[in-house]
Amino acid sequence: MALAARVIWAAVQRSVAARPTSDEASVHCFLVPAQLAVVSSSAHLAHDGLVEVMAGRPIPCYEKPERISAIERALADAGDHRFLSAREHGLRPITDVHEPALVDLLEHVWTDAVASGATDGAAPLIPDTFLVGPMAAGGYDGTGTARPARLGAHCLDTATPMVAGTYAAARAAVDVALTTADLVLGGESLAYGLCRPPGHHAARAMYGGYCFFNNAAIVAEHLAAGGANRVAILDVDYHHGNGTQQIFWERSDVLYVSLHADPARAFPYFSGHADETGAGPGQGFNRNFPLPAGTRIDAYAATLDQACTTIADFDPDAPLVVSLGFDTFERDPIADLGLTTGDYARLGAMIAALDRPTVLLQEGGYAIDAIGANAVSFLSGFGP
Ligand code: SP5
Ligand code: ZN
Repeated sequence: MALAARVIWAAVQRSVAARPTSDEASVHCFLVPAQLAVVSSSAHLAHDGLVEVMAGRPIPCYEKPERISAIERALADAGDHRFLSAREHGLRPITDVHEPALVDLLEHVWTDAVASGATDGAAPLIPDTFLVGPMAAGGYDGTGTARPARLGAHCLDTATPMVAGTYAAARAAVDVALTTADLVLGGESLAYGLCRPPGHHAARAMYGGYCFFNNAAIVAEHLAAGGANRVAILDVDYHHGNGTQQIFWERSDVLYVSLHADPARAFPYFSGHADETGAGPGQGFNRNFPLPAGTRIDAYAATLDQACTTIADFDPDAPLVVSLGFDTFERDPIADLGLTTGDYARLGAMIAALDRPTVLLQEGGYAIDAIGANAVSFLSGFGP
């Protein structure tokens, strides 16, 4: 990064340290790429009123509309960006990645649940019975089970509620991701899709972890279908992207590289270990970098450097896809890593140094009072 930018960051970090972090307080100091294309959809606003079950208690969901509004506000304050609406891409790119059983279920479950009285229309749908393993190896698949009970055949956790607006929001998040990718394919060196709901925990036939459709995987598949032979996905969300890993597990044309909290202590608990490297033709094209609690910037950057080297060696022939989470932030309410607002500029600069056209797709990040500043800081790493 340029010396001038370093000086600015140092000043920002001092100012951030000197007063409580808030979007208003800090974003003006970062230099963000001019005329950056930022894609969003208002459909996510109706994926609201969400409750999750955590540690035996129903609590307001951390994954809420204010996350995206805060990023939009901070970006608007920080520079002259082009805010673009998502274009509709239809169902085909989704069914190229997800099984029809999942898509059909998510499309119809709310209407069915209201009709059958399974919900009063106020409470979200969260399954209470799960088809685990599948039900201790009985060979069941859930196809004979009516909605909404069938949710339990396709759901990972008790933290991913569905409401009336959920399906449209999930469809729109995919459209946001694909529109962002189209901009980069059309010549932009960088574009940012404000996807909500996020995507990286969604697998072929499974939703969960606040995710319904895997936005990043759908973009990667779209790039591969468009003729690319080597597509790389870099996932810097705090959590392991179990869905993205599963979707490309046996693929050599899509490299998945993830930095995340060690699953020994963090959601999704069962995946994300370093020895999960892919299978069959995909052997060696999945790379996990689990991190200890409290990891701060120097250790994080050393690991990100390895991840970036892996991607450079792979030598993608398509835009780089980044699953961008800000739940690595030191004050994130559901996480335990130690990155600061200023640190995200360094992450951005390291990814920018790969010198590839880049599609940024929003994943997690739950510290609402800092998520905007963190996004602006990250973008400043790509230079003004
Ligand atoms: C996209 C994304 O970031 N999904 C994350 C889903 C996390 N689900 C909740 C995990 C349970 C967290 N327990 C944290 C205890 C904090 N004291
Ligand atoms: Zn996350």
